[in-house]
Amino acid sequence: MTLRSGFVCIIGCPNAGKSTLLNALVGQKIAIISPKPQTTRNRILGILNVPRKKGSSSAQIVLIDTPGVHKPDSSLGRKMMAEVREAQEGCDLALVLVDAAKPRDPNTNFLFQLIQRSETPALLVLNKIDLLRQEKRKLLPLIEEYRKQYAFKEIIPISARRREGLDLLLQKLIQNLPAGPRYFPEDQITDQPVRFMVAEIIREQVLLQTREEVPYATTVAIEQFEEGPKLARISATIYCEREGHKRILVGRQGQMLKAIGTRARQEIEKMLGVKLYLELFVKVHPNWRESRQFVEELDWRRQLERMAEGQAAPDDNDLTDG
Ligand SMILES: Nc1nc2c(ncn2[C@@H]2O[C@H](COP(=O)(O)OP(=O)(O)O)[C@@H](O)[C@H]2O)c(=O)[nH]1
Ligand SMILES: [Mg+2]
Repeated sequence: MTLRSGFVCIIGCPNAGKSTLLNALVGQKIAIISPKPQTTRNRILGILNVPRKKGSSSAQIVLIDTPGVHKPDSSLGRKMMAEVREAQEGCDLALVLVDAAKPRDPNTNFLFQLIQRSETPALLVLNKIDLLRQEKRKLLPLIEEYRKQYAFKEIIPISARRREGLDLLLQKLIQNLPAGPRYFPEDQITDQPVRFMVAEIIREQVLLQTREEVPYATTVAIEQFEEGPKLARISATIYCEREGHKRILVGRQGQMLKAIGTRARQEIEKMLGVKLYLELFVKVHPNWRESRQFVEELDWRRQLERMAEGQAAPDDNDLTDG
């Protein structure tokens, strides 16, 4: 039987569980997750190879996780929304994810505008049904409401966290993909450079361990990355926007930075499979979220492009502080 394949973007409001679903479908952690909205800032590819089962074809599904749809109010926010639109472009299918336990997200209208504007067929996925417990009957009116707003190809209730409903979702996904080529080698699960995944793991710990404004005002840049057969040496800078943020990130007698470093190191060691020597710095970059240039420099796809350009024209190499 033929291979079915295609690009599938996962879009939805902040915190709907998009990254949790990506990880659950791929079966490995490739996107960071936190209870805070706007955890994901870039589009993230997760590649899923499904072997042939009785009565269905084998498939390669290229999932694209995206930042939550919201009205942006900073350069960072605008960049995040540009990532959503770029993910939507050229997709064969959209998975529209909503939180079934919290359907009244104020960004829902904006989300539906995005879907209606695009020509991509869409499946609706109602996530977090584990939270409904005895109130599963609430699902039906919800489904009716969404059906009125858009002609979804399928509507599928799931729990990404508990991995419920994923088999059906996968089956529907494959049914709605065209016959096509294998876009990526079978052993590749993401397109993210390891360096970027490391920065994300550190940022995840900041998100999990700090509060209020700090998680949103933080970004991570890798300064040094050396991977040997037994030991990796990585140093990274956590950028924040104010002295007050820095004080919180460092913590009393360095306790916070130590806690972030310890947890991040454990996670990174698991990913790399070697011992890690991790060094973290905290720097203030006032209002970096408002700086279009700084936000662009953080984008690893842009960094790679610029490196390629730099190779072509050696004197145009200004990537040193990226
Ligand atoms: N109860 C429950 N929580 C979930 C489920 N899926 C995701 N979450 C939680 O929702 C929060 C946001 O998840 P995340 O994947 O980062 O959402 P994203 O912003 O859409 O990528 C995290 O705390 C997840 O653990 C689910 O199926 N059930
Ligand atoms: Mg996410």
